[in-house]
Parts: sequence; C-alpha cells; structure tokens
Amino acid sequence: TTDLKAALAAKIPGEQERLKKLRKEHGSKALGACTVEQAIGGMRGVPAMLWETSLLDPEEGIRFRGYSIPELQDKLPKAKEGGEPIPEGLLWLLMTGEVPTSEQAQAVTEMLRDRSKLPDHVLKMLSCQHPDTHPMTQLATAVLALQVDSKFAAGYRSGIHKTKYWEPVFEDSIDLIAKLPTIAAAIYRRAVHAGLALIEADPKLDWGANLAYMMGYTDEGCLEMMRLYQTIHTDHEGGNVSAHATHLASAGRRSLLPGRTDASSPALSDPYLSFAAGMTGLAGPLHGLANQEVLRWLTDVRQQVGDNVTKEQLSEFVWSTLKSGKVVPGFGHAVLRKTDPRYTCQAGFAQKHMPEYPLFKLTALLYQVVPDILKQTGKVKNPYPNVDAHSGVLLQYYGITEENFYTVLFGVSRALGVLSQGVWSRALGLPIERPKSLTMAAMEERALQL
Ligand code: FAM
Repeated sequence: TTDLKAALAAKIPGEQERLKKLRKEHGSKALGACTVEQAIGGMRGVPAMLWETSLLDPEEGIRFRGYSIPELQDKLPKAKEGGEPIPEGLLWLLMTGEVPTSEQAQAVTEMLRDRSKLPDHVLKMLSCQHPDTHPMTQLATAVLALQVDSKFAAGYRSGIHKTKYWEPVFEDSIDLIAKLPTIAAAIYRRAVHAGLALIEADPKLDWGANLAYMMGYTDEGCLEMMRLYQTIHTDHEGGNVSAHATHLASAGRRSLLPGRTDASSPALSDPYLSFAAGMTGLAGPLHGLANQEVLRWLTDVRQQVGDNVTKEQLSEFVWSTLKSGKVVPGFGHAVLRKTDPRYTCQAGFAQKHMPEYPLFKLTALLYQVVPDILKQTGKVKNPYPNVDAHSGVLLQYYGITEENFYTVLFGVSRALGVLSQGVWSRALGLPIERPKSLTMAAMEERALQL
C-alpha cells in the first residue's frame, strides 16, 4: 500500500502484543538503578523510558528504526539520482519501521502537500507579533494557534474509545508536519527578512525542498542541503529536551495495559500542544539554539583571527573561550562519546558541494583542534563535535545567514521524529510519565539506609 495510515494500522496489533508480552514476562525486572548522582544530575543515563523511533548508541551515534545515517543515505528514496534522502521517506520509516519504496515516499509527499494550506488566522497572528520576537517563539505560538483544529482534542471531547486515540493523533501529526514548512517560511520572510512577500509552495517540489523554496532559495544545492538537513535532525532518541518535553506533555493515563487504573490525571495533550512544549524546550541555548551559538562563535573566530588562521591561533581562541567560563558550542553531548554521525554526514556534503568554502575549512580545522583541548580540561565527557558544529556552515553557504532562525529549521525536522513517536505512544497506550521526586531530606534518609 502507499497509504501511510493503513501501513501503520497493520503494524499496531503486532507491536501491542509484543509490548504486552514484554511486560508480562519481564515486567518486574530492573533495567538499571538510579543513583543519587543521577537523580540530582538530570536522570543522566537512567533507562526509564520507552521510545521506538530511534536509539542512540554512545559510541556509534543515532540509529533510526535500526538504520544508521549512512545506511539511510543509501536506502531511502531520493529526489534525484545520487542525491540526498527526502524526509518523507524517513517519516514513512519512523512511522512504520519499514524502509519505503519511492512510490510510498511519493504518496507521503502528496499527502503532506494536500494538507499544507495554512489558515489565515495563523498568518494574521504571526503578523501581530513584536518584530523582535525570537523565531522559535513565533514557531511555538504558530503551532498553538493551529490547535483549534486538533482532531484528537475534538475526538477526546466526543468520547472516542481509547483504542482509537492513535488515529486522530496521526491525523493531527500529519496535518501539523504538512504546515510546518509554510509556517517556518512565513516566519523567515516576514520577521527575519522584515516583510518580504510570502512564496507559494512549488507543487513539483517535495516537502523538504519546498521549505527552502518558500524561504526564497531555488539553488539545486540548497534544495538538496535542506533535504539532508531535515532528514538528520528528525529524532535523537527520547531523552533530549525537545523529544522528552513533547512526549511528557502528550503522555496519557488511559493505558491499554491491562489492570492499569492509575489515578493520575491524564496529560494526553494533543500533538499541537505537546509539540509546542517540545519547541519551547528546543529554544534553550544548550539544546536547539546551539546551532546559532556555533555560528556566532565561528563569526567571532573569523573576526578575531581571520580566515587563514593557524592551529596555534585557533587553540588560543578556544582556550580563551573556556577561560571566560563559556562552552565551545557544537562540541560535546549528553550521551554521545564519539563524533556525531550527523556531523560526519554534513562534512561529507560540504566536501562534495563546497570544498573551498572558508567556513567549511575553519570548521574542519576546529575538528583538529578542539577535541584535544576539551580532553585536557579533564571534565568534558564528550570532546567531539555534535550536529550543531556543522549545520550552520551549510546554511551560510547557500545564503541562509540569519542564525537566529536556525533552530526553527531544527524544530521543523524534529517534528517528524517526536510526532511519529507520539502516534506510537498512543497506539501502545503508554501511560502518563510520573517519575518519583524526592526532597534532599528524603534522599539523605534513603541513602543512609542503603
Ligand atoms: N565546551 C566546554 N565545556 C563543556 C562542553 C563544551 N562543548 N561540553 C561539556 N562541557 C563541560 C560541562 O559544561 C561540564 O562542565 P561543569 O562541570 O563545569 O559544568 C563538564 O564539561 C561535564 O559536562 P558533560 O557531562 O561532558 O556534558 P553534559 O552532558 O553536561 O552537557 C551538552 C552536554 C551538549 C549540554 C554540553 O556538551 C554543551 O554544553 N555543549 C555545548 C553546547 C552544544 O553544543 N549543545 C548542543 C548539543 C546538541 F546535541 C543538541 O542538543 N542540539
């Protein structure tokens, strides 16, 4: 079938059985402990969440439904021979767990195109925002403005059965994903570029390419870059701030798991409300905003030491950043302990499309200089570059130089991962998340007994 919803519906019963079996046979087994350090240290590394769409191996990096980025670049349908994967193909994979055919990916492109019309009230609301409103704030408010059309919210009010929740959640998720490029482009043309006319989507282009096209970019290389960019930022397992915030806000009590009657009030926020929660998390400087911090930092480097910088000069600059108590943006990661494969694939794209670009050369030189310095601090657990160390370079090259817009592009992509998981959380009937909190006094008391 080329019908994504039908392909998804066919998968759900088997996965529900799998989860029931896992719970029945192993429900009482501990997956790992949670030490005082972990409870205080942000639950770092505590295995306490189910997330199906991707898994992050500290050494190897992200796998989307079991596939690495190089495998996806090889297997997923592309817009052009030898080009980059189109995000719609990844959306099919994230939703169903199966690599799609070109026809299936094409059907997703058409389904998204049919639902991409933005209601006028959203554009009107955006035009009332204070011109200095950060693009991420504008994105979150535009998503919330769409919530009035939530099919899940309407369905829940009309009392649909909990085994059917996944369907309106799927519909809302597709409706929202379809509109995000138009919202992002409107923010870019209106706020970032102060009042440029909006550009209608090109019906011949796919979802990712149309995002660049509606922003005003037609260069083939830029369309390809945006397809790659939108593919690699989709998901990064469930614990990062944007994924976890989305997941938590949508978490629902009405668990399908037998015998669950926990009294906690359901969150069950619809995809619009929960994705807006994820986007406000993504807007934090150490998470999604890092890609714009990287560009600001690179611009500083170029101003201070010029383009023909030597390794020694660069080391000086990195040390001065650290000594001023700041982090080196684009390096380090909460889980990864190696170079982020999302960095590597962007470096590969740059090598192919912009080998002489000074910012690419500077980024490559930083890769030779920064890890050793971060290792010398003795405190940085991952001294290697993450996805943000390279993403701004690709955007700048094609003329998308407004770094305070970068996180919007990150957020549009992240919707594919977190909303696909949101459909599965409802289909599997995952209950509301409710970690136990303790006061320091209670921790001290417990620790003394252990
Ligand atoms: N530069 C300087 N110091 C760093 C560092 C970096 N790039 N990464 C970590 N550290 C420090 C960290 O600040 C901490 O120092 P203090 O004890 O003095 O606070 C120490 O090393 C241990 O931190 P960690 O356990 O290695 O990292 P965390 O898991 O606490 O934090 C990050 C992970 C990503 C927040 C951290 O690496 C960082 O701030 N990186 C720079 C900002 C960045 O690139 N964020 C984007 C991350 C990306 F994956 C994303 O979400 N988009």
